[in-house]
Amino acid sequence: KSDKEHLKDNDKILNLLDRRYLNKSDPAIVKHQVQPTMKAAVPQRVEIKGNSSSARKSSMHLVMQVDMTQSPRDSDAVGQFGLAAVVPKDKQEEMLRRWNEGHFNVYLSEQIPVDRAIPDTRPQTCLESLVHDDLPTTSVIFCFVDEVWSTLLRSVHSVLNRSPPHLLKEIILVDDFSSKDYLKDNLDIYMSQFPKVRIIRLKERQGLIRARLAGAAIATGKVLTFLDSHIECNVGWLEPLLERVYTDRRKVACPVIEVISDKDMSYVLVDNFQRGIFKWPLVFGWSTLSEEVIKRDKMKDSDPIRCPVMAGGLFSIDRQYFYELGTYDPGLDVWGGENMEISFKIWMCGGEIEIIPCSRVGHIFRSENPYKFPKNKQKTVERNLARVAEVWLDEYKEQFYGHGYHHLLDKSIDVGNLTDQIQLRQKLKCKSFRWYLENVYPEMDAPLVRAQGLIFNLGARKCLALEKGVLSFDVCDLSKQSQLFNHTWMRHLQQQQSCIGVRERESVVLEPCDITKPNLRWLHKSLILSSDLVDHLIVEHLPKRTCLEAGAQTGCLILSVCDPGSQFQKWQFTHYYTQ
Ligand code: UD2
Ligand code: MN
Repeated sequence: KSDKEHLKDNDKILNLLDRRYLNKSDPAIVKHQVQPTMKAAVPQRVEIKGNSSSARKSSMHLVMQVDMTQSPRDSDAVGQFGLAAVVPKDKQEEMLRRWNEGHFNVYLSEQIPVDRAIPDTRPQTCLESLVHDDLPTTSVIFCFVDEVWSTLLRSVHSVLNRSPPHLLKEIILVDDFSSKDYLKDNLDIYMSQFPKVRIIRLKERQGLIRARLAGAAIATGKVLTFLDSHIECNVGWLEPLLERVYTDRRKVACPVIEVISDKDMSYVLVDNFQRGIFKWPLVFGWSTLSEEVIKRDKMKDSDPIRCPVMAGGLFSIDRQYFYELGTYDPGLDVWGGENMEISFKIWMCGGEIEIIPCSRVGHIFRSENPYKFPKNKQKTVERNLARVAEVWLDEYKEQFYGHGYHHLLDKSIDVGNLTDQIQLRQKLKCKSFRWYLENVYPEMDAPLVRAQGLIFNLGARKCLALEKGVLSFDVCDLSKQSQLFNHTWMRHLQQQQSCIGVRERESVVLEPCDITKPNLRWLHKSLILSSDLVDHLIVEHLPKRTCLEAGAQTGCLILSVCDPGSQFQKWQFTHYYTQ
């Protein structure tokens, strides 16, 4: 196939790529692939150490390898140089049959050399980056459960081949109770040729969080580097990460995560200036830095990028600092949420998270987890996130629950004991979540309430008032405290500690606010589908649509069957923070 045809195919594949991690409005993947002719990064290190002329920097060296013209072991091999591999027609069936072993193209992965070359995707400006000669050593920790043989090997080889030996203390493989036989004796035998590789096996399934902790516990390097078990480290990936940790031990450094296509195993580079962010309810995503920020800070494409949250899988952290921070919350199960937890903890307790563009690692993003969850996946992740919200979000936890996790409160799910985590936060004297939002992630829109002010009734043409524990209507007056209410993220109609609620399906009552009580929640929206005007106040927990109404005669509040035509059921706050 000509290069042009290759690129065309690649476009098609990119459209199919799993975009789970990507924010729809700002897709993170670039539309092109590395040209097949581009110089490839070969496994052997050919480091050109250039001592800088200035005395102050004399203990540093350039990390960019300039000689990339060498050919790898087998330059004709399938997938060599990170190119898209093609499944022959007569192997299609086998390919499909084996897909579910890893939820990616397992067949192709097996055809590709375990030490293939991939394109060196570092920005040109990395040519000027220097790193210290006396960088700390690192222990690389891979934890895995039932990982595909070929990808696990390729991950390990990429670390062995592309890390300076004196900086790589060891590679720790933590087997999280895999069921596959090849991950037992065969793995031991294979890895025994590499003295730096250590394998530990957990006696029962712990999940990636506790598996990482088991790896960290036996690590001896000064820095811990966590990686997923289906990655390929690119040339010069390690030094820039260690350099950041070395300059400040409270910096946690993440490589740029590039994409190894799950369809054709090609290595695809991603756009520059991407950072990790979250949206409610604590959903991870990528977002590109705005042009203004890039201009304002005169950023080069090799400059570290501050990240409100990390993706989770790939990062270097000073080992001692990891323990000072109290590691991960060991109460988090299996998968999910731990990236939020460690990110909030790092920022709020004095550290920083950065993406280092001169460090690049490819990762196979899969559309499904290829392993089983001991309990239901959704429930596991929800529970993990609820633990994070309870410990770290302060008053903002209502936003988390309010954006779709009400049900967690209703069923009062067991998030487990949080005492240790809360005490840790106090002990470390961590800052508030409000501080985090203002200083680390100011672009995040996080109003504390949905709507605020007077609640005007269109039929009665008066405002709701709460005086001496009694609800009534009054001539609207913004200066009267008794007329000011909030519509909160928990959908409370709230004034100080009092909330308007419903008792026994028919009467409107005042109760102390309590986020676990469904009878205090009011949806505020129009009943006419085509319009998004905010008007009705609908009792959330009743099966029959019931609305709050200003009693036309009585002048007090009643509940009625919702009626789109009734003006007495239409309510307007003075100010809305969200639709
Ligand atoms: C992303 C992260 C992943 C983790 C996860 C949220 C990247 C590239 N990946 O999901 O590291 O932060 O978000 O929790 O940022 N594993 C175990 N035991 C388990 C489950 C998983 O050892 O019970 C291993 C698994 O084999 C893999 C690693 O943990 O090596 C991460 O799991 P994943 O690849 O399924 O997660 P991913 O990339 O979807
Ligand atoms: Mn992964």
